[in-house]
Amino acid sequence: MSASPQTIKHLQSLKQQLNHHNYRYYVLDDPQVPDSEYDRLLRELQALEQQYPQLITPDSPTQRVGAAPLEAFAQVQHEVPMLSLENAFDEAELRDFNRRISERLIAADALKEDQPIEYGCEPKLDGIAVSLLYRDGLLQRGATRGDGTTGEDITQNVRTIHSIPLRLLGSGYPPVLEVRGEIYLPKAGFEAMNRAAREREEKVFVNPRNAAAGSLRQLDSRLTAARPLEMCAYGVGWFDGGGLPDTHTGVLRALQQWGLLINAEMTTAVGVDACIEFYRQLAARREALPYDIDGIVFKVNSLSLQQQLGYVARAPRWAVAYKFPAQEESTTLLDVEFQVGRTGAVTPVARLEPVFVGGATVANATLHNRDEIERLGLRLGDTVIVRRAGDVIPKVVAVVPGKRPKNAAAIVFPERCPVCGSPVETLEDEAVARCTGGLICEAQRKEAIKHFASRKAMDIEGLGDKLVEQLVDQKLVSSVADLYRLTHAQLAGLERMGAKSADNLLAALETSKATSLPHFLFALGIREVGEATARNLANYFGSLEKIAAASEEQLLEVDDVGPVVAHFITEFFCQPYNTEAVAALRGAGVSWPDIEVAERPPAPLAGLTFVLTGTLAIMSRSEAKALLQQLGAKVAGTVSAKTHHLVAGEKAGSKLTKAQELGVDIMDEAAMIDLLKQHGAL
Ligand code: 5U1
Repeated sequence: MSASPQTIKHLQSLKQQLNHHNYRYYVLDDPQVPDSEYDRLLRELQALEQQYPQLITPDSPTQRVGAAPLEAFAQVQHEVPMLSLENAFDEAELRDFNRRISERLIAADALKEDQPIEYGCEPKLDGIAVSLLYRDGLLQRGATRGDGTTGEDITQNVRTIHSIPLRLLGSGYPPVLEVRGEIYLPKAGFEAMNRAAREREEKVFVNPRNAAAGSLRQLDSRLTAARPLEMCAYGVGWFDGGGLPDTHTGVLRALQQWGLLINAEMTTAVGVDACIEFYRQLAARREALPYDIDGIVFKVNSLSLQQQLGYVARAPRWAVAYKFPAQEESTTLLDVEFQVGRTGAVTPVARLEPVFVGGATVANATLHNRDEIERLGLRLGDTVIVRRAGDVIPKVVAVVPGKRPKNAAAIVFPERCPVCGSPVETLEDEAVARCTGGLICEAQRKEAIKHFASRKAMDIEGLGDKLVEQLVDQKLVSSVADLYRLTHAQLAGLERMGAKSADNLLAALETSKATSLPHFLFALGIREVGEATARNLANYFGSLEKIAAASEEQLLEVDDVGPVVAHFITEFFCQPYNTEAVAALRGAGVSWPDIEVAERPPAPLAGLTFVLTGTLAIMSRSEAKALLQQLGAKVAGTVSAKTHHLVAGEKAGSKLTKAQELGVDIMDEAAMIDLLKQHGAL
C-alpha cells in the first residue's frame, strides 16, 4: 500500500521529533518531554512503519537494533591512522611537554617569546576508542581503533548507543566527516550490570572499561543494546568538503551542535599553570564524576599550530595525556587472614606484596566473603589485580590468568572462629559467615568496645583501637561498662601510657558520661542501627525505656526502620547481657536527657488487620507488609474473623475463598497502593 503525502510528512516529522528528543536527553542531558511522551511518539512511528515498511530508513529511531547477529567482525582500514597519546606522569613532565612545543613554535615564528599556549582541556575517559564515519550526515560505519591502522567494523553495535546520532542534526557539517571518541560505561550503568549479573549468579565485570569492551565485542547487537553505553566525541579524524572551526574546542562545539555528546568538563586553559590548576581541580572531583577517567588530555587549541607541530611516530606532538595515579595494579597474594567484626561477620582479608596503587601503598585488601573468593577463583600465590579508587577500601578485583604458581594452595574458609573457636555459620540468603560466639568472642567484644568509644558514639577521646586491644588483652575490660571502672593505677601501668595520659583518659571517660540519647543508642552497637536510625528512634520514642519496650510493629512506625532492623532492636533488648550492660552504664553515671515527644495522632491504619495473599506485581509481599505496618496496621498470616482487609494478588487461593466466606473486605494490589499513597507511605 502506498502512503499519502500527508502520511509521509507525518512520518518524517515523527522521526525528526524523536531524534531531537533523543539529543536533548542523551547529549544535552536536558529532556524537554517526559519519557511517556517519547514512548508514545516511538510507538506511533513503529505502527506507521509496520503499515508502510517501504518508508523505513536507516536513520529511523526504530532502527537502532534489529540486524541479524554477525559471524565475525569485518576489518576496517582507517583512512587516517588512529594515534595514541604521549603521557605525562607528573607536573615536571607536563611542564617539559609545554616547554618543548613552545620552543618549537617560537623557532618557527608561530609563537612569540613568553606567549603562553592556549590548550583545550578534557578528561581522558577510560573506555574504548572508536571512529564513526558520517556521509552526508548519515552514520555509515563505526569501527574500533584496533592497531591504529586496521580496526573492526562494529557499526551494528554503535547504532544501539543513543548518544550516537544515526543522522547528524542541523546543517553545515562536511559531507564526509569521521568523528573520533571514546565509548564508555558510566559508573551507575556498570554497577547495575554487575548487580544483575550477581543475581543471575553470572561472572561480574572487573571494571567499567572491561564491561564496555565486552559489550562492544558482541556479535549480536541486541546484547550491546541492553548495555547502557555512551559515546563521547573528542575530535575529527578526517573530513572531506565543507569546513570546520579553527580551534579544537570550536570543532567539539560544532560536533555537539550536530548531535554528538562532548564532555561537559571541556574547557580551555592559557599556559601550563592554568592546565595544572585544571588537573588539580578535576583530580579532586574524580571520584564524584559519573564515569571513570584516567587523566586529563591537553591539546594545543589552535588547529594551525597543531599542523605546524605535526606528529612523532604514533602520537601527535600537540597533545599530551597527564595521567592520574593508576587505580589498578597487579601484585601477589601472599596470604588470606580472617577478621571477625563487631557483629561476628568473618571477613577474609588478602595480605599482599605491597604495591603502589591509587596514590598509596597497599598491603591488605578486602575479599568480602566466601562467595567472593569462589567468584574470583583465588588461590594463594596468585597474581591479582588490586583496585584502590579514592578513599575506598582496596579490593582484589581479578586473578591474572596464566601466572599461578605450581601447587598453589586453595583458600580454606574456617568452620570455627579464628579468635574464639565457636562455630562459624552462614545463614540462608546471607553471603556473610558469622562467628556464633557473640560476646564470648574476644574479637566481637573488642570491636563493640571500639565502636562504643568512637567519635560518633560516646566520643571518648584518647581511647583508640590499640588501647582497647590492650585493655581487653590484659583482662582489664571485658564489657563497655568496665571502661568506667578503670583506675589510674591500671591505666598508668599500660604500655605507652604515662600518668599524664592516664589522667587525660580518665577525664575523657568522665566527660563522656554526659551524653545524648541518639549517641548512647548508636554506641550500643545494635545491628543495622546507624547514626541516622538512632536519631530517628530517639526522636520518635523520646526515652530508652520506650524503645526497649516497643514491639516490632511500633518500631516499624519510625522512619528508616524496616522489619529486619525492628527485629534486631527487639532481639537486643531481650538479651539479659545487654540490659545488664545498660543498667551498669547508668549505674556508672552515664546519663542523657530524655527528648520531649509531641503528641502524635494515632497511626492512620492503627487497629486494622490485613492479610496479604497471592503474587503482587508492583512490590513484594514483604515490602507491602512493611509499608502497611509503617501506617500502624497489623499484618497477619491467616484469615480469621478478626481480619479487616484481604489484599489479593494474582493466583490468590484458599485465603481468598475464606475471606469471601467470612465477608472480609477484599482489595486488589492497586487499591492497596492507593491506600498507601493516600497516607503518604508511597
Ligand atoms: N579526551 C580525549 N581522549 N583522547 C584520546 N582526547 C583524546 N585524543 C586522543 C586520544 C587517543 O587522540 C588524539 C589527540 C589523536
